[in-house]
Amino acid sequence: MKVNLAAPVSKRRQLRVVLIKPSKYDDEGYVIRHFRGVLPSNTLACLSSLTQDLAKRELLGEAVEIEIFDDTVEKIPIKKIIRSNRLPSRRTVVALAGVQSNQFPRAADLARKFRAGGVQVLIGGFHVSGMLALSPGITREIQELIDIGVSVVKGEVEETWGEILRDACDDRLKPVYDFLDRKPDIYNQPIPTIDRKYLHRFITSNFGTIDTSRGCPFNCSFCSIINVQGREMRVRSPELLKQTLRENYRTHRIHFYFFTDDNFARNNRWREILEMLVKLREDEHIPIQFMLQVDTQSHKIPDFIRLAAQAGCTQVFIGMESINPKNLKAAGKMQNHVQDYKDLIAAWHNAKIATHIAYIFGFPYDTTESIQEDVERLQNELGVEQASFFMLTPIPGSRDHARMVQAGEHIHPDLNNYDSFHETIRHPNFAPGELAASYRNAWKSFYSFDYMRDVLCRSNPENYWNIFCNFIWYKNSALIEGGHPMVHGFFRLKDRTDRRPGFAVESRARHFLRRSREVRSLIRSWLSLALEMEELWLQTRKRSEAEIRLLAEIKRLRQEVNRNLHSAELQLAHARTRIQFPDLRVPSRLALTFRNLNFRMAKRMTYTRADLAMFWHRKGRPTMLLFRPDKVLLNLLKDVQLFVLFVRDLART
Ligand code: B12
Ligand code: SF4
Repeated sequence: MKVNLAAPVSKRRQLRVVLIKPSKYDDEGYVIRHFRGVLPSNTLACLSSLTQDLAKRELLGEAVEIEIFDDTVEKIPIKKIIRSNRLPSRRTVVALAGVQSNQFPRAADLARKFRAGGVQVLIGGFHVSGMLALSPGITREIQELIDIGVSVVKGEVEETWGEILRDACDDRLKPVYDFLDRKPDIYNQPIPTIDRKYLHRFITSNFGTIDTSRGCPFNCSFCSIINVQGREMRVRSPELLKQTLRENYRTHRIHFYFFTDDNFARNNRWREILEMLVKLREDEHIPIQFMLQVDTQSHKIPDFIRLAAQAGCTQVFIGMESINPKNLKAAGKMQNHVQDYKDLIAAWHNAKIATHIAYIFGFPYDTTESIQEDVERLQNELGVEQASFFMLTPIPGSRDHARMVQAGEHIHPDLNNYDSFHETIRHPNFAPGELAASYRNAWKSFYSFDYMRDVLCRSNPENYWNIFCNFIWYKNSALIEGGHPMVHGFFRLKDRTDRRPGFAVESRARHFLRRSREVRSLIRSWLSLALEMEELWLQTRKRSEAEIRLLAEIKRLRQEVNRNLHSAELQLAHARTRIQFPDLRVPSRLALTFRNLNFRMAKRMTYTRADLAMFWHRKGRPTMLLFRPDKVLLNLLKDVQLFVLFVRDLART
């Protein structure tokens, strides 16, 4: 069926399209929302560009208003949206966008509230599309929404969004729109672009997301992408991409991208896109940098890595999933060959691109011991800079899910837990809770201080701060917040009144007590993370030429001291060093330690704050502090000075 976009819409009404990306609930029923997020939603960007394009071409009547809300970083003004629908001259339609399975319960609760207020509601994304793709009929949780008048959209809507919105304008939305077999050609479709105001809700506002292609030719059993977006690749026009990237840079200074394609290496226009990026960098001086998702055979594509590096790729996210060939076979991941992994990682490293691997625990041959061994092998044999760990989850729309449902195997009944950091299956090698415990240990051991230090010491200096900031983000999400970096941002917010049905809304006083406790513990954890990261910086930061020479000089002098040099001679050497390195901006603490000829201290202060940590540990008892107020003050000053230097360096990134 071809849609006639030129058909007139109801002239009487203004259309207000409210695009909402739902979040999910935590284990206590609070919405997971952060003061600042990390990754803006590409689905919101995509649907917002499509709507703007229709509005620009006046295919939705004269006045179309578009609003976007992201539940993960802001409160949804439900009442205000409902009120806006009350004007007879206006039609409001709420589109719950990109709803994943773990977000479905939250999306359904939002839908119920909007429907109770008389607003038309649409829901789309991977849960409904995946679930309906492989289930024999409409499943219960989706039928419940249809029963209250929510319209379900299955599949991609690049060619059909106008048709749906016109139905909304005319109050004749259908219960189900099924576009799964009509995969749109995205070549000339508007490129996702995001609202500047929305970007300010994220840690960095010069960050963009674009899917330059859709689909994947492979056939992994745990994956739902192939059953929704298909195994044939569809790509966006390199020329349109170029115009958008240029425009984004000129108007909003956006120059860092996450190309969200599941597998950019199989985008059959990769060469044109990368060459276009090289031109933007070299001819137009737009300093684009980006990260990509690729497969484990990507290093075998001639020219691919070289061009990616030239085009500004700083990090690749690789679907490694397991280093046990038996697990890979069980998951149908036949394209992954463990014997190639070393070459794969080395090839990206040689191009100075950091590697970040996706790794799944819970495959049939995993055990508590094997998980620990895998982490060690990732560190010692492969030396990947970063790893994202997931627990195997039967995602609706995947073959695994369909098979388990058909076989009547146990899968967790609460979709809210399908976020890859909750156990959703029973595994014969793990008692309940054991898989989750091994998963948490894997995060802890991979992001250990020693490993992070090794990574930063050997990283490409241009990537140093990217990796460093990612470490902060990952440690905060996985180890402090107890969630997943791909779900968590910075500083958790909890709306007292917006709690999952089934959880009681607490009194103000009780909630205040809970939050005070939580914030106190958060501040403590952040302080300890900040000190850990400061130490990491001290031990790994890239030093200037002058500083390196000075340190060599210190080392040489220390050897001289050991040979009993006279202090006058040492002072002379010190003076010589200062004359030799006039541009040296290393902290005055070095000069101070020099003056005191305390070389041991000098070395430590440059590389570590271990002395300070030891001092505070020893002087932790209040009575001791009273005896040495001068030392306490001096060390406090030193600590503050170091911390300021650290934060200043970090803020420059
Ligand atoms: C990039 C990506 C991420 C990025 C998100 C970046 C961003 N914020 O955009 C990161 C790495 C953070 C991420 C994290 C996670 N992800 Co993810 N992610 C993807 C990926 C690869 C691409 C998303 C994308 O840009 N798609 C392009 C957009 C335009 O497509 P779309 O969302 O489907 O929207 C189209 C249609 O569905 C439709 N549509 C969508 N919504 C609506 C609504 C209405 C009303 C209408 C009419 C139409 C409509 O219109 C759009 C245009 O055609 C997808 C797979 C994929 N190919 O989509 C997985 C995917 C969405 N992720 C998935 C999962 C499981 C997760 C995590 C839970 C995993 C984890 N623990 O890390 C987290 C959850 C984080 C979160 N809060 O969202 C699953 C979801 C499966 C499911 N059924 O739940 C997917 C499908 C991958 C898979 N394994 O199968 N993800
Ligand atoms: S390679 Fe990735 S995107 Fe492709 S089928 Fe496997 S898991 Fe899905």
